[in-house]
Amino acid sequence: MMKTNRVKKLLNSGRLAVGQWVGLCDPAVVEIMALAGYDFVAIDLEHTMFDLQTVENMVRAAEATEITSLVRVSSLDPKMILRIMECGAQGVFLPHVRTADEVKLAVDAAKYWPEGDRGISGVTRAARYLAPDFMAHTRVSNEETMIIAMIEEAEAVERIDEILAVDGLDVAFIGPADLARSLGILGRKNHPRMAEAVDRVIETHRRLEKAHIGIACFHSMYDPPLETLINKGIRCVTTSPTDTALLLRACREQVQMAREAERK
Ligand code: 3PY
Ligand code: MG
Repeated sequence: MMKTNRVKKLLNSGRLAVGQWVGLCDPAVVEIMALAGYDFVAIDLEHTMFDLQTVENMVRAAEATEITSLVRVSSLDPKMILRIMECGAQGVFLPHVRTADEVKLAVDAAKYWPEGDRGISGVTRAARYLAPDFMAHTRVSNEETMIIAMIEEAEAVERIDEILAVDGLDVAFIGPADLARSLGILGRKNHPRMAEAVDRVIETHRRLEKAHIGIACFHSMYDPPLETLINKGIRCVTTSPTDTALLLRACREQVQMAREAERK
């Protein structure tokens, strides 16, 4: 059976879920993120060269720890979403959502009947290759998996009412980089139009009291103090920069320390 989804548990108790985008294609990275204390990894298929077998092995690594495995798909194709769910991932990030219908299609792809219309196989990895009680598997899977719609298109901000109202959506998650592009303010950090769009998402969330809201925080495009965002209702964040950039930054520091010692 699928393990408890730590992110859902935190969100349901009003706590903050903290995750990290992962672009390094190696299960060890998931183990490292778990040891660092993250609640979830967001394995990124949108901007990387992951093959699906590696994704599956990273999901395995997550299952051996307390961390929750979420995968950002590279397209909203229901067939792609199904394959990610079949490897046992505990949820999907949907990039570049524009409409509520796109979210509904993703819910249908990821959730078993009656919440959705997920294709049936009792012999997938998610079903532990031969679910002894398939109906119990469908119930637990619906309970422990989640759908996160990225709000990173101006159109999605315009339609945030209908998106936040979709049954089965767990989190509307703001992507400041793409949102800056879509708003025409790329490269202009903490622009008022960004703050306005974020506030609109927050206010709609408050009014509807349905899905949770999240954001990529400490971001190079938008970085108000995290406590301000938390006080406004944000409950799900990914920290920036990503694993790749963190590694590069730490390695540069090591090289610099060695070069400074050489100069002394
Ligand atoms: C974005 O900001 O566009 C993202 O996808 C997440 O950082
Ligand atoms: Mg993006």
